[in-house]
Amino acid sequence: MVVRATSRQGAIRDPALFPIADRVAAGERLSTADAVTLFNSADLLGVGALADAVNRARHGDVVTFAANQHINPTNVCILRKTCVFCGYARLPKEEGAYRYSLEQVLAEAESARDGLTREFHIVGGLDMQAGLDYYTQMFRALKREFPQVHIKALTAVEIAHLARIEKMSWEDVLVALREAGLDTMPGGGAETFSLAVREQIADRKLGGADYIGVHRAAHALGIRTNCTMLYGHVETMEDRAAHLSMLRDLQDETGGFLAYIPLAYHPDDNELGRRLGIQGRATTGYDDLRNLAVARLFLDNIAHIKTHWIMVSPFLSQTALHFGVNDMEGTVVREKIYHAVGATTPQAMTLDDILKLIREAGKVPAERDSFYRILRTFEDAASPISNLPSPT
Ligand code: V47
Ligand code: SF4
Repeated sequence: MVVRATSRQGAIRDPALFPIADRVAAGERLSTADAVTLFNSADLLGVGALADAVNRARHGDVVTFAANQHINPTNVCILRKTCVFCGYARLPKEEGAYRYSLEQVLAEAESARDGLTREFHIVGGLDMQAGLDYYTQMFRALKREFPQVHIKALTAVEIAHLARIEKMSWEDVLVALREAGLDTMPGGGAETFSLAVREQIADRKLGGADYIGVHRAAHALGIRTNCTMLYGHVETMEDRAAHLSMLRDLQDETGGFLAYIPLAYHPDDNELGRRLGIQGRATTGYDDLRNLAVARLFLDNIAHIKTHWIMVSPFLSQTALHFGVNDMEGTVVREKIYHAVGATTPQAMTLDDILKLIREAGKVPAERDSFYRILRTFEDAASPISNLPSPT
C-alpha cells in the first residue's frame, strides 16, 4: 500500500501526529494510544490528510452507496427506561407504541417493487411479543415477495434478546433466522463498550463483550455483519479507542465485519440529552469528521468506513469523502417515486442527489450490493440518470 501524506510534507501541523504519520506511511498498525492522540488532536486537516491518503490507496476515488429501505417493525422495548439516549422505544401500553403485523410489514416493503431497492434494513425494539416466529415468518414472507432483496436484520442486542426469550443459544437463533432469509446483520446496539459509559447510558443493555460474542457467532456461521460506535455523549477519548480496539481484535480473528459506521449522538427528545443539558447541541462537524478519519486510520482491517448522512447531514457526509470515507448510508429512491408519494421525505435522497454529492466532491459514484460488490459506476458525469441501464 502506497500512502503519501507524511508528517514532513506540510499537511500536518500538530507535532504529536508526526510519529503517527510516519507509522501510517510505513504501513504499520496504530496503537490505542495513537488513536487517543488522533481523537485529541485539533489538527483536523492533518488527521484528515492521513485518513484520505489511506482511503485513496485502498479505494481510489470510488465512493459506494446502496439502495436500501429501513423497516422498524416494533418500537416496543423492555429497555425503554434504561437506554436513556434512545428516543424511539416505547413501553407496550405507552402512547405511540406499535408493532406491525405481517401484512403491515409487507405493505411497508411494497416500495421495493420499484426494482431499485436491493436491501431491507430491519431493526426494532426488544419486544416480548415479537419472538423468533415473528421474525422468521416476516423474513420468509419478504423473501417470497421480494426474492431479489437482501435482508440485513437484527442487531446483536436483538439476537441475544431472542435467544433469552426463546431459551435458545445465540447460534441456534442465528441459524433459524438464516434459514428464514436473514443475509447479514447491521452494526447497531454497540453504543460505547466502556463499562463506565454503559452504566450511565445503557445500564441493562447487552455488554460489549457479548456484543462481540454475538458477532463472533454470526461470523463463524458465515453471516457477515457491520459494526458501530455511538459517540458524542459521556465517553472519553480512551473509551473510543478501547471500543475500536475491540472491534479490530474481532476482525483480526474472523474477518467478518463488512463496514464500520460511527454514529453521532443526537441529544434531542431523549432522557440523556435532558440530563446532560445538551439538547439542541448535537455533535460538531469537527468531531464527526475526526471520528470517521480516526476509524479509517485505526481500523486497518475493516475495508469500508461508512458515513450515515441521515444523522450528520448530506453536507457533512460529502466533506467526509475527503476524510477517509468510502461509503454512504441512506435510502436512495428514484426521483419519480420520490415525487409520486407527494412529499420530500428527509429520510431519503434521490439517486440524482446522491450522484451530485459524490461527483461534486471529485469522486466516482458506484452503486454496490450488500456485500460491497460494485454493481454499476457512474463515471460519465454528463450521463442523465434516465440513460443508465435498469438496475433490475
Ligand atoms: O444502536 C439510538 C443509535 C443505532 C440515538 O449497520 C442513536 O449498516 C444517535 O446502528 N442519537 C441504530 N444515535 C442505527 C444503526 C445503523 C445505522 C445505519 C447503518 C447501520 C448498518 C446501522 O442508532 C442504535 C444506537 O446506537 N441511536 N439513539 C440517538 N439519540
Ligand atoms: Fe432503544 Fe434499542 Fe435501547 Fe430498546 S434496546 S431502548 S430500541 S436503543
